[in-house]
Amino acid sequence: MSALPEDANAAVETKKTYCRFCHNYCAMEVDVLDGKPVAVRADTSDPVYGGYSCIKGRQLVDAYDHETRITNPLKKLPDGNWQEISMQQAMDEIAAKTKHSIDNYGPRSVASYCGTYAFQESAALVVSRAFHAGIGSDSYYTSVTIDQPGKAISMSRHGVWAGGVHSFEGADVALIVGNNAVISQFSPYGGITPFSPTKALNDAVKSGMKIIVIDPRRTEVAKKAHLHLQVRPAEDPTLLSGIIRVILEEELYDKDFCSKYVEGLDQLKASVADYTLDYVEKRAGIPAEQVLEAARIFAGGKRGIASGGTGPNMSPHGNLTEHLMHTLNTLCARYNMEGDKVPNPGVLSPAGNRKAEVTAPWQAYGEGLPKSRIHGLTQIFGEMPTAVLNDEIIEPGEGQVKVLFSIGGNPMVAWPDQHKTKRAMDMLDLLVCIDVKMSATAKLADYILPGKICLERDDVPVLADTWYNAPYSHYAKTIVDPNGDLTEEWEFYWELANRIGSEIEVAGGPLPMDAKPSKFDVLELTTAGTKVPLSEIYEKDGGHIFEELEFVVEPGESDAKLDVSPPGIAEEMADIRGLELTETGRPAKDGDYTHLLISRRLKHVYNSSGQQFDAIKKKGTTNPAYMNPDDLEEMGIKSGDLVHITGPGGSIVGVTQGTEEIGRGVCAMTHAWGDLPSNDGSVREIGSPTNRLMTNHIDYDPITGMPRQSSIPVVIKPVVD
Ligand SMILES: Nc1nc2c(c(=O)[nH]1)N[C@H]1C(S)=C(S)[C@@H](COP(=O)(O)OP(=O)(O)OC[C@H]3O[C@@H](n4cnc5c(=O)[nH]c(N)nc54)[C@H](O)[C@@H]3O)O[C@H]1N2
Ligand SMILES: Nc1nc2c(c(=O)[nH]1)N[C@H]1C(S)=C(S)[C@@H](COP(=O)(O)OP(=O)(O)OC[C@H]3O[C@@H](n4cnc5c(=O)[nH]c(N)nc54)[C@H](O)[C@@H]3O)O[C@H]1N2
Ligand code: SF4
Ligand SMILES: [Mo]
Repeated sequence: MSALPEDANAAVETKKTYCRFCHNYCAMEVDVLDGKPVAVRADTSDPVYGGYSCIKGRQLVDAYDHETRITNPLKKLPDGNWQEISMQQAMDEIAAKTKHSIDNYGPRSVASYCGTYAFQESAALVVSRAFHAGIGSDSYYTSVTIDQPGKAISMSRHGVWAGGVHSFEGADVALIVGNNAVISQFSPYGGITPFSPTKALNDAVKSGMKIIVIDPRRTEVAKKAHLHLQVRPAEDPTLLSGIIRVILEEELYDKDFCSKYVEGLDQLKASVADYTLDYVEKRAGIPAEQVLEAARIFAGGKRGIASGGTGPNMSPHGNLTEHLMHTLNTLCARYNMEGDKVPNPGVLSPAGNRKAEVTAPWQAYGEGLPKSRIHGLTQIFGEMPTAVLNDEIIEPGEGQVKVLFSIGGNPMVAWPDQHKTKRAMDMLDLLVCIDVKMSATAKLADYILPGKICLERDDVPVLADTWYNAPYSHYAKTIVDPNGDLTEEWEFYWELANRIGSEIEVAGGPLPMDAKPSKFDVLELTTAGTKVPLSEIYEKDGGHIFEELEFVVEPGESDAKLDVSPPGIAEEMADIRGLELTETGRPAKDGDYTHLLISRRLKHVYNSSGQQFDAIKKKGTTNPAYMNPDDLEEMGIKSGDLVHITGPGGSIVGVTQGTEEIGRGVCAMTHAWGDLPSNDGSVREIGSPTNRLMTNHIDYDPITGMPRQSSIPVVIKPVVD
């Protein structure tokens, strides 16, 4: 507060909100003076977050008027320069071009890609999806299909237990596969409670919980685990099959539950039979006694589940890995049973089935659904696969994408295959980016529309609604004035629909089109069916636990079963087991490589966001290539030296950092750094984009089209000047 004028304190108002720099939504207090934020800190009174914040969230004041912030719409002129125009003019021009594309090439020529920040604006996803339905375009994409699509895919194949899985609190075991919640503050259902993850982890260890981590890296979570299985990258299917084999063979599974609610057990037994201890040791690099210990500890517990993160989902066979985790939970019946209390039924989610019964598998992709023109893929859980959106732009013919709205995303550093993505962006008739800075993708746009940052808009935590361990919610009101001629993501679609004469129909009915609705009104329509009326959440000052919502699992009545061996799984497991291995136990088909490059996250940035702030720059200005010190020594280089990293899709330069956390032959690097291929050469200042290493037409997943975004076979050589 020292930077304020002397009499300013009297005029400063402290307002409650929650941070939306990342998906963790920490409750915050912001000091506001003359409509501008002047200080931000964690809200210590919040009942869930209890005063947690991180370095990223503490940059929100800087974010408001940072020199890199775009505050007026920018239009690219024919000579490549940018012209500032008004939002009204930008929307008029964009709408005319969109209408032209629909009229001339059909609705499918218009695509949306909703990236990370579309998930933080709580009406964006619902409204953008409804806009696409309104114009009849299936070209709807989000970052989920290049993130952990295996989660939804495996649920649809396996079925789900309507009563829900055990939560982390109160569990006595946890099996965590390639998920590092202490850094990412992301954990799927049943994983480490992410809201204050270090505390949750410490409390769990203190309570005697046995945590097993499967990760090629000795992560922050692994360091506190009871057992760390330092798996060879991409070998989770092998290791999990080996663990399941032990559980079945030693009859450690819940036979009562399985006989009542599970099908496919005999086939599963046959599928895992060849994943013997010797085989797993040779291929996944995990000694037999550790496999046995993991199986016995996991099955020996009473509560606690297996869950995973991006690492295994981005490595080959991610859908299978997710399936095997579900299978472990099912075999050990890690589900809430009749009479169990559900800690959080969801506040904003409509009342769903909470019975002690199985919701049968359903179709989420494949035959009968809208088809992609690439690799025979189809829509997956209502979205087209982002991994091949660059091909959909490049490939001529009916359905070719010509207009792209990139909503809070950064395809140039996030989509697999950077070179192809660049070609695709250059071919578009119209590229519109909603962003706050000149990102690698925004540089290629025809229009950049400045988005509002979280303090400038109303939101509710739709995304995290069912992640809390209590029925918690928070209506964040707009607390500062907009710093420019800005748009919200939902508003962009409303303005567009309004101009081209289409409808936006959401759960609560159509959005009014005669006059622009308020954000509150939009949220009431998009979240229609909430368990607590939105107005009640709005009236609370800050976050609140709605105690009255707690309830218990009801008796079940359905005779549906969870399928541990749905179509395709046995074949996939046999294919993997059938691969020829080299002497060192790695699949021979991967050819010669020196390292497998795995993905990891960094605490101080959020994908490609945050790199511009001074406080964050002090933590590092590059995405280091973490390698084992012995690998560096063998190359005759030391930490801080540069290496060429070459993968199937291209080459980047990395700044090495030696660490004992990973074994030899592995390199860990964070994605979404660096810039366009034309701006290489300043790796120490801006990092390097790992998405250039992969190409999306080899070694891709048959359902999602995702190539290897982790465990990428690369050749690493020192840069010799
Ligand atoms: N190799 C490899 N590839 C990966 C991954 C990996 O681990 N390895 N991870 C994948 C995953 S999990 C994901 S989610 C994707 C991420 O994919 P994207 O979402 O496409 O990438 P981000 O870098 O998160 O892009 C966020 C953009 O939003 C902008 N932004 C920041 N703040 C705001 C705001 O307040 N409003 C708006 N409108 N924009 C804002 C940023 O400047 C940035 O340009 O990448 C995927 N790609
Ligand atoms: N601070 C910060 N937080 C973030 C983000 C960020 O950029 N910064 N990104 C956000 C996003 S978009 C997402 S989706 C979530 C992701 O959240 P997480 O999934 O927790 O992401 P990571 O921290 O990268 O953890 C992935 C782990 O997988 C391991 N791994 C890599 N390959 C393999 C493999 O083949 N097998 C196994 N078993 N493990 C493997 C890596 O070593 C790493 O420890 O985080 C979100 N949170
Ligand atoms: S973890 Fe950090 S960036 Fe994420 S919501 Fe909390 S304060 Fe914001
Ligand atoms: Mo993600």
